[in-house]
Amino acid sequence: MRIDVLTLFPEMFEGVLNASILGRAADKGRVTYRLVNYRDYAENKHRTVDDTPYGGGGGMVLKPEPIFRAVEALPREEGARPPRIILMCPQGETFTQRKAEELAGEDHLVFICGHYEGYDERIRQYLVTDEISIGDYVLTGGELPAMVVIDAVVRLVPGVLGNEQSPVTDSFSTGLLEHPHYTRPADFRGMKVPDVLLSGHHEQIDMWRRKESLRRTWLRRPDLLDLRKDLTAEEREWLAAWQREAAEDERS
Ligand code: 4G1
Repeated sequence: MRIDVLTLFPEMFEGVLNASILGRAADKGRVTYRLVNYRDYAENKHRTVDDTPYGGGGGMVLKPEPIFRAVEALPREEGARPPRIILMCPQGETFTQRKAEELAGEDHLVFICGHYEGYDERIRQYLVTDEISIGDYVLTGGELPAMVVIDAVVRLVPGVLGNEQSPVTDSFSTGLLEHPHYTRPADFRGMKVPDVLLSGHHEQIDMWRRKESLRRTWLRRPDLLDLRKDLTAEEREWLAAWQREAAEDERS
């Protein structure tokens, strides 16, 4: 997979793309990263990339020319499918694991990151194929969001994770949060590991984990349970019991 990033701050990406699994993915030849400073595609000698908004008002707007020219100058791999051109912006579709899986199947991703300000609307309308947001908060730029998306996508590219790690396709594959984890010592300063995990009784351990996973999801992310229509009868029983307990606690 080829990943191109258009940014005014390419140096922000150096550490992230070269370290750990993202760096190893490049070393293994599974992905190729290219960083492009779209200021290099500005048209005047001051290398201007932004301007005041038509109609007045405050703030600055990223001009279309540098971004269109930077995208048009990107090399295309022979025989590759056309790139997904992704605008990182607060108005985009909220990024999810499902979107990461979708993008992991592509040949070529192009990320466009703004900084401080908004984009000329024609970039959205005539250049980009996808608009993505990582969530609702104010940031100084789209660089950190692009790194989040790249991280989530690259680990899903075939051959990037070793086989021993791929079963950690995380709790999202089950649609539930993870159950609590423990490692040695069994008693740390009087804080004890639940007995069932030390019992060696694999059926009971399995049941405990499924139950704790469901309990956590119910307590912390009930929205995830609404998406799961395939709970077993036993799981529904547990949920109903917790709901009854919670209702009782409410009354007393
Ligand atoms: C209005 C957040 C503006 C921000 C409302 C998540 C945020 C890109 C993202 C902003 C950005 C809200 C993102 C805001 C982002 C131009 C450059 C836009 C930075 C910019 C809730 C500033 N996911 N924000 N505006 O943060 O790029 O992808």
